Amino acid sequence: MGVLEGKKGLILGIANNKSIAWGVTKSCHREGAELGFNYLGDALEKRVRPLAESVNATLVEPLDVSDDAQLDAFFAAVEAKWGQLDFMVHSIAYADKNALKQPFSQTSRQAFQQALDISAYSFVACAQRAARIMSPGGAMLTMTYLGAVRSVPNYNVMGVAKAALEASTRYLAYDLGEHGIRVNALSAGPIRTLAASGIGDFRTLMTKAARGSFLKRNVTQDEVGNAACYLVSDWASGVTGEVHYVDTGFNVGVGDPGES
Ligand code: NAD
Ligand code: 0WE
Repeated sequence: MGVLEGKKGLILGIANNKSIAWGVTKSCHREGAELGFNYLGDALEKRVRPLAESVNATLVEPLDVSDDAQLDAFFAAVEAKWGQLDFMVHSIAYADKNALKQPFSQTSRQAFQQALDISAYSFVACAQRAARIMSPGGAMLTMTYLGAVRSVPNYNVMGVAKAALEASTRYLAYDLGEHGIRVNALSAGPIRTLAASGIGDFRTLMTKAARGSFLKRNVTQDEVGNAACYLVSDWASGVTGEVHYVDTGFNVGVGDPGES
């Protein structure tokens, strides 16, 4: 019997089969969860629906997390369909393309606000609505990156957004703890996804991450999916407010010792 058998969970942020959210889906489906998904706009609906059907999803609804009306409608649909929720995985980020290129010091107010709104506040917005339909034992998870705590070249305003996301995880864990709901973040090493494809020199970053890691390779989508599955399962019932690194050890080291 799977560790998520009998549980209903939302996985937010599938764009295609390269998405980290799809890695999470594969693990959670294998472990017996009943799953629900969102899609952002008509273009992605065409990609998400077939993927959702392949894991027998019972809920597929539109959701742009920058829109309160869509957030209310989405969680109303979840409540109408499922009644209650056991877990939620948030795997969503966005910053203006230029903000990931220009020097961080040139970040505009608009780009800063948008990056923090979609990449950090949206977790709070989803968590407050999900918590209303969760019982003790419920769990939430978001995806973060090392750029929250280190200055990673070009990650820029996304790093500031991830710092806010990680702090939000701790405050949500504090608030929801008294209701028996756990809230964690998973900090993944670099993975080639749609969100990574727009980034110049991602190949070099991947190579450096592999060389500087203890396992001497990059982390895989499946490894992140398995760790996410653990964090939303009862195996992690004593874990909350945590930022859990799944990065083949990169963050613990000092970089590539062979590099001078
Ligand atoms: P991805 O492009 O597959 O997923 C990003 C998702 O965000 C997409 O599905 C997109 O539709 C969604 N999104 C963007 N704006 C949205 C909005 N307004 N409303 C609803 N959804 C919106 O890329 P990914 O790499 O799988 O990213 C998922 C998460 O993992 C992100 O939080 C990202 O920061 C994080 N992460 C990625 C890496 C990596 O190297 N790929 C590493 C660590 C953390
Ligand atoms: O969180 C991310 C990527 C998030 C992201 C990516 C894009 C590209 C396309 C957010 N917004 C956009 N907007 C776009 O228009 N990662 C952890 C992957 C990533 O992105 C980087 C990285 C890593 C790692 C950007 C620069 C440096 C390293």
